Amino acid sequence: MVFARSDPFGSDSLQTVRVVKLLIAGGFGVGKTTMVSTLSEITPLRTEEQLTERSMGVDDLTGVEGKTTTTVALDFGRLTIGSDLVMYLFGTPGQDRFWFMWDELSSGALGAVVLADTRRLEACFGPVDFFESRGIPFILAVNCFDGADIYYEDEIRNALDLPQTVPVVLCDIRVRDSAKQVLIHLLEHVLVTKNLA
Ligand SMILES: Nc1nc2c(ncn2[C@@H]2O[C@H](COP(=O)(O)OP(=O)(O)OP(=O)(O)O)[C@@H](O)[C@H]2O)c(=O)[nH]1
Ligand SMILES: [Mg+2]
Repeated sequence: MVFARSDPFGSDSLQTVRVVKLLIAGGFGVGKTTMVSTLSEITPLRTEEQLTERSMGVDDLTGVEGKTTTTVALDFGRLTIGSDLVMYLFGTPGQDRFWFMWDELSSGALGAVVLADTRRLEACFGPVDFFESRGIPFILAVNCFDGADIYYEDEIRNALDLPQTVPVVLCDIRVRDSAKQVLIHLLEHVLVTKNLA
């Protein structure tokens, strides 16, 4: 998406602003909402609801036992890079029963981050299949939770049967610079995938 806006410094020339839509996706409780919040320069839109007792035994809370809410529709945040690139960040819901929204959410997306928690790596299979089957470029970002075992990139790639072309990065999405690096890796990957690099 490209918008033109007036030069704020008074010149009559129009400035071109590129707006790109990126998805922060992944399984239940991997840190998607946290990542959008960490990155967003505006107060992020969240659609959180309380986890009910009915969720117990359905959603795997391993490692995030203190989690009390879950995203039921989407997260939205905005990040401006330089004067001419604005990223709209859409976080997906993680629970299986909300996956029907992913198609709509991914419409027009330039690329996606699949967030992973190594304690529940199997939660990545669905998201990886989703983006592979739709031809949407994605990277795998391992959110290194405190106390979780650390694995080498190749171990994670093998466990998920990811092709070499899909970047795997380690991050702590609570830290802004780390979360930003993830987006930079994604943008680089999109450029390479679309032969624009
Ligand atoms: N220790 C630690 N806790 C984290 C990290 N990221 C998120 N959390 C916590 O883990 C829980 C899950 O974070 P969320 O951001 O809600 O995860 P989500 O992927 O949006 O979850 P759903 O929308 O329910 O799928 C929350 O309690 C966070 O405070 C992290 O990197 N390290
Ligand atoms: Mg969430």
